[in-house]
Amino acid sequence: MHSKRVLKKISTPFESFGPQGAILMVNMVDPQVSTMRVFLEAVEEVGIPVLGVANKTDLVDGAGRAAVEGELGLELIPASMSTLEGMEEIRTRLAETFAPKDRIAVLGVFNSGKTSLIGNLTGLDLATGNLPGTTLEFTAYPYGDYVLIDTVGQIIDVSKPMMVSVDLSGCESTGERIARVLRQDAEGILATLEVAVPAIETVVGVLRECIEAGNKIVVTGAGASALVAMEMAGQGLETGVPIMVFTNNLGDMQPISFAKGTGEEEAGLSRYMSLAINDGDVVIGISASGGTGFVYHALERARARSVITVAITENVDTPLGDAADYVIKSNAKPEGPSSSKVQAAHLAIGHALLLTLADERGVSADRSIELMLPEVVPTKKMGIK
Ligand SMILES: Nc1nc2c(ncn2[C@@H]2O[C@H](COP(=O)(O)OP(=O)(O)OP(=O)(O)O)[C@@H](O)[C@H]2O)c(=O)[nH]1
Ligand SMILES: [Mg+2]
Repeated sequence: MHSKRVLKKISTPFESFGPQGAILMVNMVDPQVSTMRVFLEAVEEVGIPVLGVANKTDLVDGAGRAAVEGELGLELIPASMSTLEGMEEIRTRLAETFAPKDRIAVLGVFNSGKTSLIGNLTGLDLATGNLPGTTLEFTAYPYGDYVLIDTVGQIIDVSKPMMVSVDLSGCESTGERIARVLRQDAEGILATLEVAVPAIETVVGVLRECIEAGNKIVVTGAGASALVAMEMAGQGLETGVPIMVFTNNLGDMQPISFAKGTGEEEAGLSRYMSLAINDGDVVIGISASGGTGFVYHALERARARSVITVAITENVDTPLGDAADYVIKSNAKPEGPSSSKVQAAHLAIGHALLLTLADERGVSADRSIELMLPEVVPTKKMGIK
């Protein structure tokens, strides 16, 4: 499990595959413009021609394309790898843009449809899927006179290893590095502020109704998102919100792990969580990638009942986004293979949700101090078990 997770996060500079051209796949369901810009900068640095594709047009109306084109400074061919719209134009423009024998890297974030495009062009039956990271290694496929290179959906910077979330190149002192990390975390939160307020506002209303009806909130996440979930539950309890948290952290302290171990792919964890969830509750799933197994599975199980589901994620076109009635999208990318800006943004979203809720429910200073103070019950004094 862990080795797979690490593998998913390793990206190879695409320069090492000697590309002479690039196709940039933009997922119009979630264009992630700031990340696409990093791909474009990397391509420009190598100085190779690039062809832009606006994919998944079957799922969105076309109005957003011009805005994305403007932001990227790149024309995008409207296309759908499902309905095959735009395939003819892609074939034609590909032949016009690239020279025969060129090696063309197909770039884009995960789930943008890179492998689907290569499958459509070559007629090969390739593995695709909406779990982030279906393609885990660079693979070359012949297509007529060209070679298409399928890539992993991570930022690939041609000049830097970028093995941490924040690019620290160019920093000359420890102080500069520290300042850059702090600034980038703050920028991730500010960029989230620009897009997420309406969704957070809606969810505050949903949570308030849920609590006023006598129901509760259940929050879940894995790894770093588990810490965000814990913090949300902590803030909730300090402000009188009925809230529970389930994570795979400290998994060996949860009964399910005694028998089966814990991992992101552990459906036993989502089943166990379901026992604590009643109709009318709200389940909040947190996952930066949107692809954490037990987290999206818990929401899928909840949604099959009368339970309201909320996702906090950077990536909405994912199993977690699909399983949620309400999605709060952070906007903290671009990041390197590791993530920290997204987690900082998710923490801020959690605070925004719970503190707004507390204020609007009129939690007084006295009441919150009461909730924070330890409550002691008398316990036995004799030393006999
Ligand atoms: N509706 C719709 N679904 C699409 C389209 N293109 C791809 N998909 C689906 O989106 C998911 C992701 O497609 P992939 O081709 O695996 O995407 P990828 O960019 O290779 O993803 P990774 O390998 O994870 O980086 C799959 O479930 C595809 O079937 C499209 O145009 N419309
Ligand atoms: Mg792929």
